[in-house]
Amino acid sequence: MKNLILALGAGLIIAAPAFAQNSPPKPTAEQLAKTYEEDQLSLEKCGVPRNAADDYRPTPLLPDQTRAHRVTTDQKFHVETVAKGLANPWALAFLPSGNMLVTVRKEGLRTVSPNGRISELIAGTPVIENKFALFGMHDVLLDRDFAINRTLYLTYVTTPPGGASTGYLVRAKLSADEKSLTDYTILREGTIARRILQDNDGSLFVVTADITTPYVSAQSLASGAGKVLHINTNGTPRGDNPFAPNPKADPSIYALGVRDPQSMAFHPVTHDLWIIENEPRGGDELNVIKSGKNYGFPLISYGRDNDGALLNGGLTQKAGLEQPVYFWTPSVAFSGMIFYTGDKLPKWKNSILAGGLSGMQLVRIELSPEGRVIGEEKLLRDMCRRIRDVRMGPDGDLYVITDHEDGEILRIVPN
Ligand SMILES: [Ca+2]
Repeated sequence: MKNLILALGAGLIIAAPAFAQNSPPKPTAEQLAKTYEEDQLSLEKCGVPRNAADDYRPTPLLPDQTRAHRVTTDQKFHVETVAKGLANPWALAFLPSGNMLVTVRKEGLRTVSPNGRISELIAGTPVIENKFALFGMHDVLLDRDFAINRTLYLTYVTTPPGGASTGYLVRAKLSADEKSLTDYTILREGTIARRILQDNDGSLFVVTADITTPYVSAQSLASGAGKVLHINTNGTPRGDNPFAPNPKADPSIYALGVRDPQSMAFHPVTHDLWIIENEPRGGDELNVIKSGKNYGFPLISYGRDNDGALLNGGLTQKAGLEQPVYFWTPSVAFSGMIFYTGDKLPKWKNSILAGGLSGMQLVRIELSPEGRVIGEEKLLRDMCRRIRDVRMGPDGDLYVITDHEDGEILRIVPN
């Protein structure tokens, strides 16, 4: 079967479908080079079929929107295993004690010591029951004043007894001995919340998913799904949210029209809010999120639905809908991103580092000062690991966690 897919991939290099566009500039040959072949090599090496085996490549509106130059830096590094034996860890946070706090998808919260000792489940962790392997315990974020208030935020999906699969955003406090959660408060209930980010003023941005066909939520202002939300730390909407005056809108909505964002970070210079979101089958997007803007899913997309069908006839642009800064076909299936701002890996400073699940890679994205993608570096491909989260430690080292039954915390350190 693998050989068949490879053969099909090699033989079926078809022209991109012509979409209703006003003669967009075509990407250069150099921009198109290598990507697909590299992905085929990845398939051959790691043995996991990607989710688009036919080289579907809709034409970008802008020439620098996809298939950027492959770059390599001479940043020498090696990978250390900090911990292993975590069953599908999802997110990582660094505690003032030096321990790490880790969410484990089907279990809840654990701590991991710097030398890799994994704790028992933290008492008071919500019970995670799920019909869908895609969901479980998701993100953990320490409040900016955690050292004083011991407050953290969690996102997760569980199925209460007799109920349906439900997403939660909660606030809780971690005891001083790091063994239990107290003061447990539900801030939002219902939508599938993924990542959480805290702004300088203390407010929270939360990205939520709309992954159920026919994707009726992402464009609905009445729904909190498929959105970027902006709320206070007590769960109330920010007063200046763009749709707050609309009585039919969820007042927490900051931006709409996203599908399954699992990555979110502030740009270190401009402080713009950047996310990466996963489309169903190809077309994963890097977006800069602005208040009140509509990011288009599922009205426009550079990907297709999971069954291969075109989304909205394959439309990729429309007036009033935002274009992604950049997109990937086939999908890398991103989860977790940072702008690396440390000094340990200076050649990567201010790059985006984003983890790929089905792509089994760490992608380094170089940006121009204007915020355009000028190069992509593919890292950790030889490991064939699904990279779930990417974080910078207090020491400036780079950490990733891998999404496997024997999931690991890995540290990427300079040689
Ligand atoms: Ca979009």
